[in-house]
Amino acid sequence: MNTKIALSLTALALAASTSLAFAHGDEEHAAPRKYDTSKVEPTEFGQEGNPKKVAQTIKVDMADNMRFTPSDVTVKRGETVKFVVHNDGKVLHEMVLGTKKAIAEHSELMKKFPEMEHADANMAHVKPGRAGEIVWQFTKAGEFQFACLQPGHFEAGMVGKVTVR
Ligand SMILES: [Cu+2]
Repeated sequence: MNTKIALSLTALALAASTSLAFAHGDEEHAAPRKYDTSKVEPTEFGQEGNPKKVAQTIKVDMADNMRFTPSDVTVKRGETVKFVVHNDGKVLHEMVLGTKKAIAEHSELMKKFPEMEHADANMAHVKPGRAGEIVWQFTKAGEFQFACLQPGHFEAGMVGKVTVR
Protein backbone atom coordinates (compact mmCIF):
# COMPACT_ATOMS: atom_id res chain seq x y z
CA MET A 1 0.00 0.00 0.00
CA ASN A 2 1.47 3.33 -0.91
CA THR A 3 1.42 6.31 1.42
CA LYS A 4 -1.21 8.21 -0.52
CA ILE A 5 -3.72 5.38 -0.30
CA ALA A 6 -2.91 4.85 3.35
CA LEU A 7 -3.59 8.53 4.06
CA SER A 8 -6.84 8.44 2.15
CA LEU A 9 -8.00 5.41 4.07
CA THR A 10 -7.09 7.13 7.32
CA ALA A 11 -9.19 10.11 6.24
CA LEU A 12 -12.08 7.80 5.45
CA ALA A 13 -11.76 6.04 8.80
CA LEU A 14 -11.80 9.41 10.56
CA ALA A 15 -14.81 10.55 8.60
CA ALA A 16 -16.61 7.30 9.35
CA SER A 17 -16.17 7.85 13.06
CA THR A 18 -18.11 11.12 13.01
CA SER A 19 -21.87 11.43 13.22
CA LEU A 20 -21.93 11.85 9.45
CA ALA A 21 -20.65 8.32 9.08
CA PHE A 22 -20.84 6.69 5.72
CA ALA A 23 -22.57 3.56 6.81
CA HIS A 24 -22.22 0.90 4.21
CA GLY A 25 -25.30 -0.99 3.40
CA ASP A 26 -28.77 -0.75 2.07
CA GLU A 27 -28.24 1.38 -1.01
CA GLU A 28 -31.80 1.18 -2.21
CA HIS A 29 -33.44 2.09 1.08
CA ALA A 30 -36.04 -0.50 0.12
CA ALA A 31 -37.39 -0.77 3.62
CA PRO A 32 -38.35 2.42 5.40
CA ARG A 33 -35.81 3.53 7.93
CA LYS A 34 -36.64 2.40 11.44
CA TYR A 35 -36.76 5.32 13.82
CA ASP A 36 -34.99 4.53 17.06
CA THR A 37 -34.69 7.34 19.63
CA SER A 38 -31.61 5.74 21.16
CA LYS A 39 -29.80 5.96 17.83
CA VAL A 40 -30.54 9.61 17.12
CA GLU A 41 -27.37 11.65 17.08
CA PRO A 42 -27.53 15.44 17.25
CA THR A 43 -25.54 17.26 14.57
CA GLU A 44 -24.80 20.89 13.80
CA PHE A 45 -27.79 20.95 11.46
CA GLY A 46 -30.31 18.99 13.50
CA GLN A 47 -31.11 15.35 13.96
CA GLU A 48 -33.10 12.45 12.59
CA GLY A 49 -36.78 13.25 13.04
CA ASN A 50 -39.50 11.12 14.54
CA PRO A 51 -41.83 10.13 11.67
CA LYS A 52 -44.76 10.46 14.09
CA LYS A 53 -43.96 14.10 14.73
CA VAL A 54 -43.77 15.37 11.15
CA ALA A 55 -45.12 18.94 11.08
CA GLN A 56 -44.49 19.62 7.41
CA THR A 57 -43.95 17.55 4.28
CA ILE A 58 -41.84 19.08 1.54
CA LYS A 59 -41.80 17.51 -1.90
CA VAL A 60 -38.54 17.88 -3.77
CA ASP A 61 -37.92 16.80 -7.34
CA MET A 62 -34.50 15.85 -8.70
CA ALA A 63 -33.77 15.90 -12.41
CA ASP A 64 -30.99 15.14 -14.87
CA ASN A 65 -30.47 18.86 -15.48
CA MET A 66 -28.78 18.67 -12.06
CA ARG A 67 -31.36 20.71 -10.25
CA PHE A 68 -33.53 20.29 -7.20
CA THR A 69 -37.03 21.77 -7.40
CA PRO A 70 -37.56 23.65 -5.16
CA SER A 71 -33.94 24.49 -4.43
CA ASP A 72 -34.70 26.86 -1.59
CA VAL A 73 -36.83 25.89 1.40
CA THR A 74 -37.54 27.55 4.73
CA VAL A 75 -38.47 25.67 7.89
CA LYS A 76 -39.12 26.58 11.50
CA ARG A 77 -36.55 25.79 14.12
CA GLY A 78 -37.51 22.69 16.11
CA GLU A 79 -39.89 21.50 13.44
CA THR A 80 -39.74 17.96 12.10
CA VAL A 81 -39.87 17.93 8.33
CA LYS A 82 -40.42 15.07 5.95
CA PHE A 83 -38.75 15.49 2.58
CA VAL A 84 -40.30 13.33 -0.09
CA VAL A 85 -37.66 13.24 -2.77
CA HIS A 86 -38.61 12.15 -6.24
CA ASN A 87 -36.14 11.27 -8.96
CA ASP A 88 -37.54 12.42 -12.30
CA GLY A 89 -34.33 11.60 -14.13
CA LYS A 90 -32.75 8.58 -15.76
CA VAL A 91 -29.73 8.37 -13.48
CA LEU A 92 -29.29 7.89 -9.73
CA HIS A 93 -29.66 11.04 -7.67
CA GLU A 94 -29.49 11.62 -3.96
CA MET A 95 -30.36 14.23 -1.41
CA VAL A 96 -27.86 14.73 1.36
CA LEU A 97 -28.60 17.26 4.10
CA GLY A 98 -25.82 19.02 5.95
CA THR A 99 -23.91 22.13 6.81
CA LYS A 100 -22.17 23.82 3.91
CA LYS A 101 -18.87 22.54 5.30
CA ALA A 102 -20.05 18.95 5.79
CA ILE A 103 -21.48 18.83 2.26
CA ALA A 104 -18.19 20.08 0.78
CA GLU A 105 -16.19 17.53 2.76
CA HIS A 106 -18.53 14.71 1.87
CA SER A 107 -18.30 15.73 -1.79
CA GLU A 108 -14.48 15.49 -1.66
CA LEU A 109 -14.71 12.02 -0.13
CA MET A 110 -17.11 10.91 -2.85
CA LYS A 111 -14.55 12.01 -5.45
CA LYS A 112 -11.89 9.87 -3.80
CA PHE A 113 -14.19 6.92 -3.25
CA PRO A 114 -16.83 7.14 -5.98
CA GLU A 115 -18.08 3.62 -5.32
CA MET A 116 -18.56 4.38 -1.65
CA GLU A 117 -22.03 3.43 -0.54
CA HIS A 118 -23.51 5.19 2.37
CA ALA A 119 -26.83 5.29 4.10
CA ASP A 120 -27.67 7.61 6.93
CA ALA A 121 -30.63 9.49 8.34
CA ASN A 122 -29.63 12.72 6.59
CA MET A 123 -29.59 11.26 3.09
CA ALA A 124 -31.78 9.54 0.54
CA HIS A 125 -30.50 7.78 -2.57
CA VAL A 126 -33.20 7.59 -5.16
CA LYS A 127 -33.26 5.45 -8.26
CA PRO A 128 -34.77 6.82 -11.49
CA GLY A 129 -38.54 7.04 -11.28
CA ARG A 130 -38.59 6.33 -7.58
CA ALA A 131 -39.06 8.36 -4.42
CA GLY A 132 -37.20 8.45 -1.13
CA GLU A 133 -37.70 10.12 2.21
CA ILE A 134 -35.74 12.00 4.82
CA VAL A 135 -37.36 12.83 8.15
CA TRP A 136 -35.33 15.51 9.84
CA GLN A 137 -35.73 17.79 12.83
CA PHE A 138 -34.00 21.11 12.36
CA THR A 139 -32.94 22.00 15.90
CA LYS A 140 -30.72 24.93 15.02
CA ALA A 141 -31.36 28.16 13.22
CA GLY A 142 -29.17 28.96 10.25
CA GLU A 143 -28.55 28.20 6.62
CA PHE A 144 -27.93 24.64 5.59
CA GLN A 145 -27.66 22.76 2.33
CA PHE A 146 -28.93 19.74 0.55
CA ALA A 147 -26.92 18.35 -2.32
CA CYS A 148 -26.59 15.45 -4.70
CA LEU A 149 -23.12 13.98 -4.28
CA GLN A 150 -23.20 11.58 -7.19
CA PRO A 151 -19.99 12.20 -9.16
CA GLY A 152 -20.13 15.57 -10.91
CA HIS A 153 -23.65 16.46 -9.80
CA PHE A 154 -22.74 18.80 -6.94
CA GLU A 155 -20.16 20.50 -9.16
CA ALA A 156 -22.84 20.95 -11.84
CA GLY A 157 -24.94 22.87 -9.34
CA MET A 158 -27.11 20.15 -7.84
CA VAL A 159 -27.43 21.88 -4.52
CA GLY A 160 -30.19 23.58 -2.56
CA LYS A 161 -30.61 25.71 0.52
CA VAL A 162 -32.54 25.17 3.75
CA THR A 163 -33.12 28.23 5.88
CA VAL A 164 -34.07 27.47 9.47
CA ARG A 165 -35.59 30.33 11.43
CU1 LIG B 1 -27.76 13.97 -8.87
